[in-house]
Amino acid sequence: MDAPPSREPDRAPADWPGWPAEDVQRYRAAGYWRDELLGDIPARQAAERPHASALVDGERRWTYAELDRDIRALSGGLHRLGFRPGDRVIVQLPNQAEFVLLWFALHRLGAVPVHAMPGHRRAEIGHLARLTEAAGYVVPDRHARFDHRELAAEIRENHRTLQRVIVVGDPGGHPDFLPFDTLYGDGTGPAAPPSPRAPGDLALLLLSGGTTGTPKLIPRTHHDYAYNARTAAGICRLGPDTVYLAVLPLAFNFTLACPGILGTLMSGGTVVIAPNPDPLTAFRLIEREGVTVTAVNPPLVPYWLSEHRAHQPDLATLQLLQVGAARLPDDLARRIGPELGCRLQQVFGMAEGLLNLTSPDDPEEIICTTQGRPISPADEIRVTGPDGRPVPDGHTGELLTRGPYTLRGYYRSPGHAATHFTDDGFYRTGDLVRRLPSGHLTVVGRVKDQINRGGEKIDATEVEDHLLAHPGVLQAAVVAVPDTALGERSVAFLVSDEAPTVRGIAAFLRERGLAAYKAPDRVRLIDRMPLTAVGKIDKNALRALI
Ligand code: OOB
Repeated sequence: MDAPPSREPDRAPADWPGWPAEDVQRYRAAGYWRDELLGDIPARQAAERPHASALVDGERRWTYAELDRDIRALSGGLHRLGFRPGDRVIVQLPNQAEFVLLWFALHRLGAVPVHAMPGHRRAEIGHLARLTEAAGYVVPDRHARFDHRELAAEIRENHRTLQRVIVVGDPGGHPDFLPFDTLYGDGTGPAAPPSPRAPGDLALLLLSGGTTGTPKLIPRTHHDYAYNARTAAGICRLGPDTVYLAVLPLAFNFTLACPGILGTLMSGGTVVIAPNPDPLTAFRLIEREGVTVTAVNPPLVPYWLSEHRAHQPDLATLQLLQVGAARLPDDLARRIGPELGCRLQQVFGMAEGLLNLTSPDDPEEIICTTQGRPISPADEIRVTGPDGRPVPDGHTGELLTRGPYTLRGYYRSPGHAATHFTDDGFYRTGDLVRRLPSGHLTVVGRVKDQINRGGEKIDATEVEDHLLAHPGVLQAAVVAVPDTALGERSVAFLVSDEAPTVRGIAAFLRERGLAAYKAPDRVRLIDRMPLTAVGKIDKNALRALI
């Protein structure tokens, strides 16, 4: 057995600011925070309903007893490998059961999953490895025609804290990479010692969409994440009969906890994993497994509607279709109920915390034109004008929020406190909203420098910084432009003495290790950047050029 590698703890006071003591007390007294550890969920359900169906991935199926057994075995394997409570482990897996098994096994051990998206590359993963001093990195062998083992080898080479690479599938020509399946041992070995973590400790790290150049990490605790999932599950009325289809990436907060996988498993229901977001794949799974609820983003909705018309699948079991991550156009929203025969639920959430849902009981008009209201009575909402003062209901302003599952600061990032949080702890979402007297919010735009490309968030500054490294680029500005299919696409305005093409720029960014979805969809050359009165690049003027 390997000696546990020595690493920095994850809870040095400077790592992330928690909630003030009086709020902690208030959230516990109100019963929002119930001292539960995420890693205990499968075992609790296994005791209550051992033979009920918990997880389905293709032809592979787990009852709750089997899920708990495999998670225990995996946690033991991770422990034997040298992983210890508090260790950060980067998890970059596509939609497959191993994500769920590993996620709970890490929690059982007390380790902290760091969520990466399958599309992330050297730039993003390297940043995560550096910032978290991750002890491990878990990847698929190949996914979407990309060899993740090559990336893992490069990351390991450059990050000495990263002791272990675990590969789901074939480790290929990397003898020191460990095949995931060997972690089970013979399946009868001891589980990891019970997690010594407290419910208020760091449980997982989510990536923020970002607006400041380098991706920021969001600390979520057992307390707050369990509350998030449990409350959302209540509003969606999940129970043992729920069959949840996970269509969007499993590592996405929406899919995992809003109420998603976590909410379903906490309710004793069944999670079915869709390997890809293709509507026909989803329809087949809905018919075969009797799916009752699923979640998609707005760009998928037109495909669902047209494929539904073309193929007439039997979606009789489907009760609720959640749509979120980007603005759903009202007209599209109105078609969902009549055409698919299920209820629509709009979901306006953020990895930072705050989650808004429409309720199945809301009037049709509210469901089709608002993005819901906060799930917790303890969510505090402020909508402020440019002067920072609250605006009346019905008027547009920036959404600020504070509450029992919204962060008070980013992980290892004290420098961002002033820009992203008020002195009294409200998180500035960067979203422009209007609030109805009922509390429902309609998203009307944003003030943050971000592109929401069909739900995938692109930090304009991050891409601009990479573009400026191009030898032919003198100035760069990335802006969002409206797009019928994706809602928004990205356009890079460049001042350059060469004539870079979209493909040339994409290749350059790929070379720099940036995820492909961040490459600009269009490139426009201009002679000179328009400037604001204070000398900053005038992005409104750039948008007006299109
Ligand atoms: C979800 O989380 P993130 O962290 O990828 O992105 C958050 C941002 C929000 O601040 C907002 O700008 C945008 O995504 N957004 C929406 C929206 N839902 C999210 N904008 C308009 N309408 C909506 N319905 O995207 C996320 C997290 C949990 C649940 C659902 C989505």
